[in-house]
Amino acid sequence: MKILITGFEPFLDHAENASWVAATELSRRGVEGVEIAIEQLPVSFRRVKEALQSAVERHSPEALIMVGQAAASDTIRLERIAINMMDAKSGDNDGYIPDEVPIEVDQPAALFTTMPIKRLAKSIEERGVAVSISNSCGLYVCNRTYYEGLRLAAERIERGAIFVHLPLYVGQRTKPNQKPTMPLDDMVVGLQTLINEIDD
Ligand code: PCA
Repeated sequence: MKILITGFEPFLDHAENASWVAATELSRRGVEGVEIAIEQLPVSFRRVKEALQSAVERHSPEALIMVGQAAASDTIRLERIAINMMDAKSGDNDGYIPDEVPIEVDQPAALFTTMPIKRLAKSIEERGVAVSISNSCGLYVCNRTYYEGLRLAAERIERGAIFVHLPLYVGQRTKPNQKPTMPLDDMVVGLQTLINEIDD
């Protein structure tokens, strides 16, 4: 199986993004029988659609896993749904702050992953890694990315797409009020387990 994993560049005042650190480590370790491509996406409401589209065109993956960082979380969050709206309190990396702007006019209000999210969560849990299913991907760039990923998946990605939010990893440089909660190794094991389960 050929799979595309995307992570994000740093954003706001984070010096690095756990999603990209985990994606590169995952690609270094690999998963047996699976060809893994990784691509970094911009934290930009306006540029991420094209970046994701061209990554999918370049790799023609059979499955797509988009990974992002959710600093307040303490579990690996498997996202169920992308909402057709952009809204933010702080700007993206271009300084854009959308105020309840639709992602795609006249398109569905929400898109759902077609992957078996409960089975995927269970398999990660069985490996002893903290995981949860989330019904909100937020309204920031990750949600915007997920909306496009699910649209692309319906069109041309055989085994579908899913968005995964990771907490900060232990050792990550952060602001004093933020708490890294998960060893990087757990994140990589979680992603490897997810890939094996999708490949099943
Ligand atoms: N997290 C942000 C965007 C990039 C990232 O890693 C989000 O949750 O929307």
